[in-house]
Amino acid sequence: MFKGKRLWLLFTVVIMSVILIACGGNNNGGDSNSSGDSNAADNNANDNNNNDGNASADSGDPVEIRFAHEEGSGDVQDLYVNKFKEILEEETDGRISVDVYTAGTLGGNDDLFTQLQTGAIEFAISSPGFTGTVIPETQIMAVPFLFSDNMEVNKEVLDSSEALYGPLADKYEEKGLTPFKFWLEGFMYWTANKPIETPEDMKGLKMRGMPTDLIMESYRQMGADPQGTDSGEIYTMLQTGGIDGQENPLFYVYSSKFYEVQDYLINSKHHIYTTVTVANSDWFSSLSDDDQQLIRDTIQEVNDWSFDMQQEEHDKAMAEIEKSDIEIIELTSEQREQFKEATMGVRDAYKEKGGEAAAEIIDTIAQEIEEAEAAAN
Ligand code: 6CS
Repeated sequence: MFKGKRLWLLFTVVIMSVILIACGGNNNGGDSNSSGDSNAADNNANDNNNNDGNASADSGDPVEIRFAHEEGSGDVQDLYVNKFKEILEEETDGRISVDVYTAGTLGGNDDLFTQLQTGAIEFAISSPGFTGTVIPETQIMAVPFLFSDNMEVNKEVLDSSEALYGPLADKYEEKGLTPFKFWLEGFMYWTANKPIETPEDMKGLKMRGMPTDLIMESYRQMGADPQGTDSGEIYTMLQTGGIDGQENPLFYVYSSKFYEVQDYLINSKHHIYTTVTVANSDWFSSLSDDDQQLIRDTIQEVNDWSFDMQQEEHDKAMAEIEKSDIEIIELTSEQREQFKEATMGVRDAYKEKGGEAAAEIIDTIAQEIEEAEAAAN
C-alpha cells in the first residue's frame, strides 16, 4: 500500500511543482509574487540542494517562501501563517516574500509533508495527525489525556520541551526537515449524532480522526469504530452518515460547519490539537545567517502571539455555535476520568508503535508536564 502511495505522491509532487512554477502561489488574496520571481526562487532552490548547508546567499538576496498549511482562509493556521508573512515582509521591505497556500490547494493534508521534503514548498504547518506514518514518534501528540487541563502549562511545554526539541526534532531532521516550533490550536471537542458521556456511548460509533495509527488506536480502545480521513471529506461523510462523529478544536467545528450536520457537541477536553511549523532543511540552511535568525525570531514571535489568537477564535466560535440548534454537553471530571482510564493503554501502544525514541519521548514529556503543573499550582 505504502509503495503505491509513494509513487502516487511523487507523481502529485511533480504535477504540483509544474503548477507552482506555472502559477506562483497565493490562493487567498495575499500579495502574490509574479512568475518571474518564482523562477528566481526555484533557481535558488536548485542552488540550495548542492551547497551542503553552507550559508551562500548574501543577506540582501530576495527570498521567496512558499508556505502551505492544512486549513481554510481565516482559520487558526491561516491567521498564523499570514502573521508570519506580515512581519517578515514588513521587516525586510518585501525582500523576503511569503506565498500562502490554504488546505487543498496543493493536494491532501498528507501531501504537504512530501512536498516539503522535495522542496516544492519551503515551509508548512504540518500536523502530527498526518505524519505518524512517516515519523512514528510524532504520534506522541495523539496520546489522549497526556497534556494538561491547564493551557498555560501546555504552552510552556510545547515551547521548550527537551523531548520535542531533542529526540523528536532529530527524527524530523533525519527526514530533511527542520521543526521550529510545536504549538497548539485548542482543546479537542467531539461532535456526534448521539450524546457521548461515557465510553459505553462510544461503542460501535464511527468516529473520525486524522489518519494516524495511534489516533485510530485511541478510538478502538474507547470501543468506537475509528475512521481516518482527510479533512476535506469530514463534512460530507457526517452529512451522509458515512461517519457518526469526529474530533476537532472548536474554531474548526465552527468554520467547517460540522455543527450544522451534528446534534451534539461534547466538551471532552480529551486532548489538545497540536501542530508544528516546519521547513525544508536544505533550503533553510542555504539562507544567510541573518535571514535564518530573522526567521527563527519571527516564528517565536508568531508562536507567542498564536496562543491568545487561538483562544479568541475558540471564544468567537463558541458564541456563534451557542446560537445554533446543536446540544452542548459538558463532561464532568468523573466522566472524563472514565475516558482517561479507557485510553491509558494508548501510552503502551505508543511505546510499541511509536518508533525507537518513543519511550524516551513519552517518559520525558510526561515528567515535563507534571513539573510544569506543579510549578503552576
Ligand atoms: O481534523 C483535521 O483533519 C483538521 N483539523 C484541524 C484543526 N486542522 C487541520 C486538520 O486537517
